[in-house]
Amino acid sequence: MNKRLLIVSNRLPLTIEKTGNELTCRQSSGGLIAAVSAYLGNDGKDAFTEKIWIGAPGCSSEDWSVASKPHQSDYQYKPVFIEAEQYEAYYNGFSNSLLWPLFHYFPSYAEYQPETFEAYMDVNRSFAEMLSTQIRIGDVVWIHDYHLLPLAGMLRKRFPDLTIGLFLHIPFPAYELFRVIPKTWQRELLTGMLGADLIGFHTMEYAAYFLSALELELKLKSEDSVVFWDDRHVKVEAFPISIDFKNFQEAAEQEAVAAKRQNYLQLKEDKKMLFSVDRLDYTKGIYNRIRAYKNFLLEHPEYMGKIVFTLVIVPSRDGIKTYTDRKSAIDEYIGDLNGTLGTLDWKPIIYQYQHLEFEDLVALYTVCDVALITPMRDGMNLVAKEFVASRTDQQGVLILSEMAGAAKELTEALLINPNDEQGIGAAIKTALNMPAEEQRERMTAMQERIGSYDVNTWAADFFEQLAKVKTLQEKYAVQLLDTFSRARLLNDYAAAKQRLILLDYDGTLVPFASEPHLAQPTPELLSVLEELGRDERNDVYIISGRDGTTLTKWLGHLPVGLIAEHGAKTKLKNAEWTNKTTVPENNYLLGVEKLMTTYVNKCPHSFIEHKEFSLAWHYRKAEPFQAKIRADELYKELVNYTGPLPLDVLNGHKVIEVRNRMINKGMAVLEILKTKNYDHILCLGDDQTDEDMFKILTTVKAACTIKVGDTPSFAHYNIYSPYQVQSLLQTMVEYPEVVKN
Ligand code: GDG
Repeated sequence: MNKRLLIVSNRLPLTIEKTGNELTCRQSSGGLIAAVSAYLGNDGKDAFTEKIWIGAPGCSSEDWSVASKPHQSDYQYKPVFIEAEQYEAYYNGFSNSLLWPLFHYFPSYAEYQPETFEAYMDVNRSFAEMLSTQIRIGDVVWIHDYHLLPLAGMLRKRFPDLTIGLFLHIPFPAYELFRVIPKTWQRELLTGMLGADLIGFHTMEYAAYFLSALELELKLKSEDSVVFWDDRHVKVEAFPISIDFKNFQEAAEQEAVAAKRQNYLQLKEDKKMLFSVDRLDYTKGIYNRIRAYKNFLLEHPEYMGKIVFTLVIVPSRDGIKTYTDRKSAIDEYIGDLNGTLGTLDWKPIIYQYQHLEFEDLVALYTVCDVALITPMRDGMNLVAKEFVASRTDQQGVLILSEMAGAAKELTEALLINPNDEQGIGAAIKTALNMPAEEQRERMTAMQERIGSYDVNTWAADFFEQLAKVKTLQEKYAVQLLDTFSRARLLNDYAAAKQRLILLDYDGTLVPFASEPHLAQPTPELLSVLEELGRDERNDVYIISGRDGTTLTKWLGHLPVGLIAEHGAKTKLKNAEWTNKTTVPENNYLLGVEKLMTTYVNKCPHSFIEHKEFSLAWHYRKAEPFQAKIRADELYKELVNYTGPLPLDVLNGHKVIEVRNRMINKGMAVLEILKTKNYDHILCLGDDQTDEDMFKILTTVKAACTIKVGDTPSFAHYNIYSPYQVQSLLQTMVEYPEVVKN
């Protein structure tokens, strides 16, 4: 099958440089490019028939047309040309002077300039324009990183069925940080991201922070890391990015690398070597690293002359002041350190400020004794993984910041806090004295872990999950109960001997009324329910969110079972009400009540409704402006409070309800299914709470589920209105007689 992959990232994976009239072109370095191109050169070769990489080329269209691009058989390049001034505001401005610092917990570096936000949105629109000319039916679009957060949403508007995956290469911050972004921008970012079908992060932590931003900002609740937005399911998941493990293992053994290694060994002599390589960035903790190294030397003068730190920094984002400032500070510090502690024949730090060839990189990974990787924050950090993969000798020690995503996997590294210079010094000492056997044990454990989840597994995992979301979305689509399906349903019902009929009340059996107490059953409805209930082969249940008293008053005389408060109370046919016994003693609700009471005091005319298994704070009678603010506050507090507890917070129309998570209509249906072996099950409902029943019944062969209304659902079918429900029930009552005749 012809399956195309469109990879979209801010920049194409190459750098075109102009010296005088000459144009040179090389593959760029950086984590995103390293990972994605490694995949495309490996398993990605056969997974897709065509691969197109779309991004800004970093040069004008004139230069692009004459520059000779590096030979590349794995994918094609499609440049997006952006006018220089706009690109500057989008890239150095919004992306790297707001999103980057904020998402890496440097809020004081963040700049909030409306014109850069405008440019950010405009550039994303240009990407959407360009993609629209490329996209064909069946394409998979894979968007990368923080520069393009709104793009998925823009594409979704034009291509409702398109398969879109989004992967964020940097951390997603805790809500307290994210919320400092102006509200309208926050919404554009979040809703834009939700245009994707699958949103991937490096760690569970980042995914959880994103879900909490959705919940607190957009009131979107997730279930099993899936949210429902704009009539689609969107999955949020962690995929720890990795490296081409095999390539690094093989490279370590290559002749070209061995020759370079020999050179470095000669330079190193009998000294111990620390090594690090990073892009120039304040998040990478380079400054802290060299200060910690200096302190280490001062505290352990016995290492003077016996150790060398090879520090490679790759130029990056030199158009931003925080970066150029940082570079000057580092240059100055290294100069001072080498000048004051070094001697004529020993430099404590060997410093290079330029890109390394791949062979040099691997040679240095394999020649050093210690890799010192100390970011203040890092989405993942591939350098740590590459160092581990390259050590085919199973020697060498990794010192790694616990603030890097990689620390979650590389637990056998010496983990340090990058702000703790003493701690870094102590780790250097431990590393330099670590016995060979311990180095081997730690290295082997880390190699096994990243060897089995390499960049191919990472990408395959991502595409597998993406396909799964698409299947879920297809299942959850509108499918009207047509004449043929209706006839089959009636035949199955007529033939069955043990039938279960589950009926929601409001919106399903009766239309919504202006006031809840006006939605009483009509005589026709009562009569059809009576007839259904009287048939010995039928177990009929009305299963509702209403309280037991109302249900008893309206339906208590019928030969049917009643389930109230979403499953908290049950009244079997001709029996009394019983409460659900598996519900844990609800002390948790006391804390909820306390919180709600403070809001009753703060918000005049709001009040608490005590149901038997839930509490609801109503604010429909309060002054609207104030009530809205209080409701937002209370909702956030309740979400925080109930986070670890078995409680759900529901944000309804002018009401916030907290109820026990163990209680929902799905659980109630499970209980009923345990009692008998039904050969026909019919379930009808109209709202979100009924989806719990539909979901449970998707795995039950004898079940037919029907959603009332024309919105997507887990139910097998949709029908339009309660009138059609009544007509269906009426035909069922009459149908067996027709068969008998
Ligand atoms: C972002 C996130 C996340 C670096 N210098 C040279 C060179 N490199 C290569 C390394 C490695 C890559 O660049 C750097 O990757 P990192 O992961 O360490 O860092 P970022 O560039 O900040 O990447 C990061 C990553 O995206 C992936 O999602 O892990 O957290 O910030 O592959 O080898 N390669 C060569 N010469 C160099 O001088 N040949």
